[in-house]
Amino acid sequence: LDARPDTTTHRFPAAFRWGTATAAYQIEGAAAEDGRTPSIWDTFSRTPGKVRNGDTGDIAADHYHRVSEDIALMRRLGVTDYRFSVAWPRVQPTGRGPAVQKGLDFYRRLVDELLEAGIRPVATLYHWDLPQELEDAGGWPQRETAQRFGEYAGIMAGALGDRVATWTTLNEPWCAAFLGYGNGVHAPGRTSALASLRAAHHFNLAHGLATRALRDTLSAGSEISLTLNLHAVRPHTDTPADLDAARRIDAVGNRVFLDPVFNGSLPDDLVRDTAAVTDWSFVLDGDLETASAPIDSLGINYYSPTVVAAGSSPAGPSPWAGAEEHVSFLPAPGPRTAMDWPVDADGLHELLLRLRDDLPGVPLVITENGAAYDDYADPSGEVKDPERVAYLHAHLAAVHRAIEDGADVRGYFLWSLLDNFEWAYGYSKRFGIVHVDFATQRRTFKDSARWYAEVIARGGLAE
Ligand code: GBH
Repeated sequence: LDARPDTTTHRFPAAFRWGTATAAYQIEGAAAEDGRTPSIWDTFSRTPGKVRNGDTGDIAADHYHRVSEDIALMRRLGVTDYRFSVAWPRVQPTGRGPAVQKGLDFYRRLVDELLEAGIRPVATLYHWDLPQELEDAGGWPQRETAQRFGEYAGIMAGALGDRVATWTTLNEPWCAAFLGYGNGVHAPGRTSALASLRAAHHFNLAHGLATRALRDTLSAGSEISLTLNLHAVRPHTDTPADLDAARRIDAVGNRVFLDPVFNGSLPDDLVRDTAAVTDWSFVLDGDLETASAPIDSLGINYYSPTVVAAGSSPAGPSPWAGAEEHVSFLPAPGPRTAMDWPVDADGLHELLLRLRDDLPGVPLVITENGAAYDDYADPSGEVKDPERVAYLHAHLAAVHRAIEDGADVRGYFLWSLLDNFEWAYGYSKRFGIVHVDFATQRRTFKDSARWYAEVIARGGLAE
């Protein structure tokens, strides 16, 4: 028996899920193996000037060939859940028609090995890697893409069904729609306010069609979810002009998805704000009803808050359709991560309380939280990342406080298990709690990994 005093300062509920998260294009590599065809991220990363250092996901963390090794890492961490994504172009290379057996086999093996390890599989169907052929046919601004996504969801439900504990339809449709089609910083790199709004709507529709396809196949035991990167928006002051700026960002950053999915409606103010761009006639009868099919939980990815004031955004393509002329973004005070994102755990607490109030009865899961920092390799071979530990500690304490305040938060997924391909930043930014030496693919626990294993083992935080 352990006679040491219990030093736990923040104990989480016994059923709380402790996980780590990754995404297919960021870790798998094997870009041309077993029938996989290019996604929009393959095309984008091969386009000069789009990704730092010309990095691509061709090899990434070579996870495709290292599933067992990576699951062994998770066993050492003691996670209860693992959130990964399925690469659509591995399963359905043209985005249409029958599935490729080898693609399905890869995910079947991943899921089976997770279950054997006692880890609950949490699968995301779309983490930004649209089959290029569907982009060539118009991509997310085209309604057909939503229909194709619903069919793909049906294929995955048929193949893996109830062995996946939670099915998440989409990861961060805001990024995919507004960074992908609005300011062009993400694939496919298009820069049109209209395209970004059409894409946002078709993501809502796709989510609803996928939810329907999943429900048709799954038993009552499996959960269906959606992950949003909700913006924790703060007005600089409470003048009417700054409050209006915050309202606009909330509309085109948050409610553009929350209202269709949880209320079956479009935000009136968003429709007004964007009147110069579109009359929204691409929203057809029944779409919002489809989008609002009941789901079992909401996933939230949180990294930092957004401070806004009245003003205008810098010239050039913007991800904020209808708000560019009215809003300026201010640097939040305080320390920053290697991404230059402010560290502010209160933003997470605020966001969770807002959802407690706005979405009563909807279980919440933190599906991503974490930070990029430069690692310090110690002569002993250990990887030191004290800032990451401090970041994670502060954010888990904020989650704990939100639970005490009545937010129904069921779990926390740390982004990320491994250092990986950080989108437009390539391999220049490291979010992993496990260090990856990309030259040798050697994995090494950082201090943060050891710290997280301890948190999971004690079921909470100690000072
Ligand atoms: C997530 O994106 C992704 O899901 C994950 O794949 C990625 O590796 C991880 O986070 C780290 O980046 O655009 O002006 O609102 C998070 C992307 C970053 C988007 C912060 C919003 C705020 C600046 N988010 N960003 S703004």
